[in-house]
Amino acid sequence: MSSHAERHTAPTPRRSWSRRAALAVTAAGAVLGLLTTAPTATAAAPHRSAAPAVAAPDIPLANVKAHLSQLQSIATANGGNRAHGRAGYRASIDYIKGKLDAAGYTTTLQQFTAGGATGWNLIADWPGGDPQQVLMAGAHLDSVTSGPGINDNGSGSSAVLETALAVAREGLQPTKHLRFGWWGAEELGLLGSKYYVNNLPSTERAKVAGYLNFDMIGSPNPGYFVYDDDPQIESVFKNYFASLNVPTEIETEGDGRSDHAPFKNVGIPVGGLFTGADYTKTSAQAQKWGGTAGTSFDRCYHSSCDTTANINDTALDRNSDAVAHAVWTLSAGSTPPSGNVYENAADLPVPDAGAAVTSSVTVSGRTGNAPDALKVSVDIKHTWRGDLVIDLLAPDGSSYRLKNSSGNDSADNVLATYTVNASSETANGTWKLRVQDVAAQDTGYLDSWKLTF
Ligand code: DTR
Ligand code: CA
Ligand code: ZN
Ligand code: ZN
Repeated sequence: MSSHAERHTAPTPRRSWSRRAALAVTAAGAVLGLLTTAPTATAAAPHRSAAPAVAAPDIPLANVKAHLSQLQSIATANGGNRAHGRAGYRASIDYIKGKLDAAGYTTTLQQFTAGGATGWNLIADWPGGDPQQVLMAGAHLDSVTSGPGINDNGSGSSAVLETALAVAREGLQPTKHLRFGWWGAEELGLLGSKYYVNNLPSTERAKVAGYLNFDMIGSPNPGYFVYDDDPQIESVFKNYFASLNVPTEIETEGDGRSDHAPFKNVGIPVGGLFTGADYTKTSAQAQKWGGTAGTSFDRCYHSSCDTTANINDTALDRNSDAVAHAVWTLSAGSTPPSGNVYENAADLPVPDAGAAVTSSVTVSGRTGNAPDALKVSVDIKHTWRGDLVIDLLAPDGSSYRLKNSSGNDSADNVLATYTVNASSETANGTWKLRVQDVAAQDTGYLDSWKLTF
């Protein structure tokens, strides 16, 4: 495949982010990649108490549906589809890109050839955030040739677009760097997302803290499925739907079936949402979600009837809001390193009697090893704290037990500072707090934690 990247640099945003990006051209295949380097000069960020994780705004359903109408019009004007290699696909790209450029994003068109036709991935970077921690969210933008692809996958593309526009409207300044992607040629075998991952230098891949995928999230006879991949990402989605009193199920058919697969295959944590395709909704599922048992979640899957009429508004609204919730929550992450305090204030639910969850802070710019009296401050809101086991994980994976479970410690919450002799550990790297609830019933979440060197 030959390729080249076209890049749009937004006018200088009202905030002054000093970031230098170098275009690197490699000889082989004239592949251009956008290498984002660390900020060229930043004043030492004054230490501030961790920015509280702010709540995501509601994503207006009307805005998402307006994007679907535009994609429908594009398909109608271009032979009834938005498929790879057809005019409707490039017109879809141009529509999304125009909205993002106007909103202040730095956009890049990554061109590739597949199946004898030219395709494009659209990448949009929100200026700012820690370039060493990149949170990505994406959706494939292409349809099949047999229809306009409004649920598959105008729904995911439009929800991700509207979330990106909400980030701009709110002027969000997340701790992590935010990057959004719209993939080409998914219907030919995940070819666009595979091309993106395969051409992302390993140094850049290492910075991707997570990838969130949204492929079919407005099915007319919807189910509410959550990908069962990274536990932290999964719990963010499951807890969001729990807050709406909407039950969810684990997405079991998804492995390898959409654009999260190339990211997962290189070890990047992934997650996502799905409302169902050609599988049949069972009676039990109709009981919990409504809709029609015995028929498929989307009877127009890969068909000409996958139009704007093929959308369940409630499902699209709930999932669009879930996209925004996950982007806001997972990008809050650790506050920029400052002085000798490294903090992560993102709320992290701890599954009741479930798997351990981890929260990370990235330590950089230090020299030598960690101290023999490293302070680990923990704030966990949890009834009956005796359920909890807490460990500190050093960058090389070594674990230090901070707290054991206890059958008779019925007090609530853990607000404590532990002292660890970490002098055998290098200071720089990703440190993790691991929390596990080992007993049923009482539940809670990690509110924040920090390391003080
Ligand atoms: N392959 C996707 C639709 C699809 C089918 N099963 C899943 C599971 C999870 C995400 C997506 C899908 C497509 O046709 O685009
Ligand atoms: Ca909403
Ligand atoms: Zn499809
Ligand atoms: Zn799809």
